[in-house]
Order: sequence, then structure tokens, then C-alpha cells
Amino acid sequence: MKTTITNPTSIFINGQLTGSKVIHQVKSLIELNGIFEDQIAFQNMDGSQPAYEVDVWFPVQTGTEGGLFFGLTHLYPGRVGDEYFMTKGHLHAKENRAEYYWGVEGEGILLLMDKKRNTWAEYMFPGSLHYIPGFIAHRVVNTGSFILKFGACWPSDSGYNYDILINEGFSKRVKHIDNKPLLI
Ligand code: S6P
Ligand code: ZN
Repeated sequence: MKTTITNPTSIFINGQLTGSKVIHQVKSLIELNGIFEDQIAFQNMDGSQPAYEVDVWFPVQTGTEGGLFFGLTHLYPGRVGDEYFMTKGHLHAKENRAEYYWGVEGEGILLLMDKKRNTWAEYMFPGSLHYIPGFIAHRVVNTGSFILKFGACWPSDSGYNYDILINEGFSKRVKHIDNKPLLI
């Protein structure tokens, strides 16, 4: 019988996720080409700047049925025209796979859209908890002046479908109007 007590392989503290199986990914603004409405404002920005960074703990291989992944996204503050920096947004490739998001630091809005293109939104803040059911596209918008960090936990076989949003995107946008975020 095993009697040794080991340290955990990953640690999630003080807004950081670290561990031997944690992968760090950076999404630069240029990779978000097409998701913002104001194309001219977008072209006038420095596309090499990071829009968000994601740390993901992959305890099992991608595609494994029954496993879970754990991520921490660091979404930078900023605007393209009157639209806030946001994640690209996706549906899961295995569409029925659900996910949890939760707010860690900063403030923002989670956009959710069903297959009939009905879009709704929830405020994100430290401690907010969001259940994203299967078949629902999800995107996060940083409406604050500081970095927005949120955690995520999703099935290791859910995969990503970004293509479905390429042409039409979400049916609503979050814009900075009269000094506050509006869903329109
Ligand atoms: C994965 C989970 C998150 C996002 C991350 C970046 O299911 O929802 O880890 O991948 O927030 O967003 P996106 O839309 O670029 O994948
Ligand atoms: Zn997801």
C-alpha cells in the first residue's frame, strides 16, 4: 500500500496557475481579426499586443473521455473602437459538453448564445460562478480598467468550434456607451 503523501502537481493561488503540466498560451490582438465591429479602429491598433493569455492544466490527453481540464484566462483591458477586449468565443466541438467559469480578478461580462442565436449575459466579478450548459457559445468581455482573470473547468473531450462564429459572431455586442457597458 502506498503511504507517501505527495505535493499536488499544480497550484492555483494568488491569481496564478502553475504546475508541470500547465501550458501557457498567448492570443495576440491580430488573432482576433474579424471579431470586432470597427475594422478601421482594429487596423490602427498594434496587432502584436497580447489580448489574453491562458494557462491550462492538461492532466490527461486532449480528447480523453471522462477527463477534465482546468484553465485560467488573463484578459487584458482595452477597447477597439467602442468595443471592449474579449475572447474569441467558441462552442465546443462536442456540442453537448458543459463548462464552469468563475471570476477570479477584475470585472467583465460573460456572453452566452444558444443555437437559435439568442444571446444573454452575466456579470463576472471575483467569486462569480457561471455554469455554461452544452450547446451554448461562450465569450468573455473585459469591461474594467484592469486585467480580468477567470477560471474554467471543462471536459477533456469537448474540443473547440471557432468556425461557427466566424461569419456571424454573437447576435449581441457589449459596447462602451455613456461611460458604461451596454449589451446591444
Ligand atoms: C475552454 C475555455 C477557456 C477558453 C479561453 C480562451 O473551453 O472556455 O479556457 O478557451 O478562455 O477563449 P477562446 O474563446 O479563445 O477559446
Ligand atoms: Zn469552452
